[in-house]
Amino acid sequence: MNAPTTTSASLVTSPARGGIAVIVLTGPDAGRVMREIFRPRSPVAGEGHLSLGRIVRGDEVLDEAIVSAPVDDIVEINIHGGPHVARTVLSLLAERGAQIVADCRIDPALAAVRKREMHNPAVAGEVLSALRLVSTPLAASAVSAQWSGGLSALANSPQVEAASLRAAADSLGLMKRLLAPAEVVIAGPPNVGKSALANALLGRNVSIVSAGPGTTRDWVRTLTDADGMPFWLTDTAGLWEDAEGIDAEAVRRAWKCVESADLLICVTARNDAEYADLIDRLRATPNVLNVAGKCDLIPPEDRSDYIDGTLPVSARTLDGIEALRLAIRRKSGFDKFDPTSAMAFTDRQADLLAAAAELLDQGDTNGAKSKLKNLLGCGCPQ
Ligand SMILES: Nc1nc2c(ncn2[C@@H]2O[C@H](COP(=O)(O)OP(=O)(O)OP(=O)(O)O)[C@@H](O)[C@H]2O)c(=O)[nH]1
Ligand SMILES: [Mg+2]
Repeated sequence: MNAPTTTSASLVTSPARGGIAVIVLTGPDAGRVMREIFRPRSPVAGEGHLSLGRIVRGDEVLDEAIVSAPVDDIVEINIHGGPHVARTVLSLLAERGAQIVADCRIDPALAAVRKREMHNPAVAGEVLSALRLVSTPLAASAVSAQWSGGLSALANSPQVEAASLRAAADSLGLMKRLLAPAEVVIAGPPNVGKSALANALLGRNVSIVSAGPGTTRDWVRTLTDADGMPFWLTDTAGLWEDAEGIDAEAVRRAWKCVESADLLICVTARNDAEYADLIDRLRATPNVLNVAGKCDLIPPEDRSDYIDGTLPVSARTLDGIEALRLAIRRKSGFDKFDPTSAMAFTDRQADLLAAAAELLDQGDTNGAKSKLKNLLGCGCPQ
């Protein structure tokens, strides 16, 4: 692998709030950039020496930091972990000539580290970048499995088939869903138990629940998961015609959530004939789960008028909540998800897998192998 010709800076910790943030600066100018922005309290002794000091922009002090002196053109900058601090220090590094590397790309900073010690270096860099975005153990294990097993094992296998390569490329959508969770929206007429249902799914009281209609006004969005599949759950205001003033605004915002949903949970209750048109409109959305709320109040023999596939749920007794979680997973394509199978999780990987499959179809085994080597980052320019 060639030495990098540009100097790059990359935030290698989570972009969310944290105790500390770590920025890796790498490339031929790393030492020069470090000297321009860092004032150590005592002289820097030599390679890899850790110094406490200040990050400065001219006379302005931005943060206290622990900085490692360059080793192989790599500098590690440990600063405080508020997103504003991290952003400000990254912009200072950009002013000094470093190229800022965004999430989910091959990370030159990591590439510089990995050239010494990592196998399957291109996938390794992508695994490390993607791990910053995971929010559940399932997502973490599915991503990490690709480093040595999964995708890397497939690309390394001596006898690879086009169908397996295509299957791995086709998994890109699911893997992206693990890193950027789907938007699941609960909607329906007022007072049908939407907020109580949201709380039951979340396992805690996030939304206000009360006996009268019109309780929820602003939508409430929370990150949760169904058996490890992460998703954003949004509870919305009850939908009804002829709303006025602040109610009309609440209804407008609820429809906006419905329109941007990846999956809609349409909640209805007994006696909602007056909302029939509205419910038809919700049920006509492309990806919808029909749920009949408050089923503890409805005897099973009275449930025959439910339309096919309607799930009866009760936020009070929790009947049907597990089945609803399962249905959310199934509708999102995760019912048979196996985190150890070979799955692409970046566009680069999926493109190379598709190209290798195409070459295999044309009988060009060597061409396909070269694409797969490139995918792994073994001895190929990236
Ligand atoms: N028996 C029973 N009552 C429920 C259930 N879910 C909600 N309720 C009651 O129904 C009333 C309305 O519940 P909410 O969850 O606030 O209803 P909502 O659809 O969010 O109402 P809006 O936000 O006003 O549209 C409350 O008194 C809840 O306690 C349920 O599963 N069973
Ligand atoms: Mg509500």
